[in-house]
Amino acid sequence: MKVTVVGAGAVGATCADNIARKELANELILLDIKEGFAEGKAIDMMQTATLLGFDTKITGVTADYSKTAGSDVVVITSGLPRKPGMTREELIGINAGIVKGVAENILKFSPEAIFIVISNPMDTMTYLALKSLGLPKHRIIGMGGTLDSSRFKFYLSQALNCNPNDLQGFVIGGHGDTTMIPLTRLATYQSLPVSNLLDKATLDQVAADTMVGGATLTGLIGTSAWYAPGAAGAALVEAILRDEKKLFTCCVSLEGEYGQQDICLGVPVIIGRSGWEKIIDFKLTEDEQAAFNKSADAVRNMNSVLAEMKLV
Ligand code: PYR
Repeated sequence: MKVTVVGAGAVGATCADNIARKELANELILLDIKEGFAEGKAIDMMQTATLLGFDTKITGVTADYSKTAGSDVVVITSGLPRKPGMTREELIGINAGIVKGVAENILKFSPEAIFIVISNPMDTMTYLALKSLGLPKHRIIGMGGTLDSSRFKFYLSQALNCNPNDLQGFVIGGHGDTTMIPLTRLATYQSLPVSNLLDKATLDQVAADTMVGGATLTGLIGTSAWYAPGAAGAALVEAILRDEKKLFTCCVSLEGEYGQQDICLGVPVIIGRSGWEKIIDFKLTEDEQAAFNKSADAVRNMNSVLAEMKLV
């Protein structure tokens, strides 16, 4: 198995580190445009191999896409991260051109690859990859909901004072501070609805904290978070390469599902060896569907910038 991670910044490097530690691939390419940057990080990670006991061979390359040839899965993290006070949406002008160029270069050498998009604004970058690569929709997966659902379970575990691994919880919709929808109604502690254990005000606070989870970290750290985004990317690589058929929320192309089309948005999907394999219908309430539609409107508005930039 061969995996490429494009972008050796904090998110890309953390994703690569997780992939290596879990031995998801024999060969892992870390690519960056900054001279020597990916090489340095790859060597640093390889120098942990005997300490951590993994066999994955990590190679860092500077903008040489031929080295990525034959990748099974490619994770795109390229582009600028957020600064404090900045929304993910403000990155579109800079990151759209970068992501399109990266995706097209990768496709030349890995025509069978499954693409995982992490770059922000993630919903629009996933749509851009879908439109510019012309690949079957199942091979284009945006990571956002996987990360947001993990943050949701973290905040729920804080409120319940419980082990986050005993929780189920999903965030659908866009990967934006105002567009994501933590589905508190469907969240469970083992099989018990969390609404049996937490009052409405607490659940509303958990949802609100989840929605600004990324912004909170950007404010604390001074740049975008990377441990959870990198781990979320690696969890999807794992589900694909191990054909896990696990349920995640991911940003995928909708063709009428959840009442939307011509958009990539976060919905529950099964992830396996062929990418996202099927969308699961959570049967939203009227209010949840209205929130989903509102989220779609905001993302569609953002996607329109791609046409203005003549990228789609
Ligand atoms: C986040 O931390 O939410 C990102 O989008 C990287």
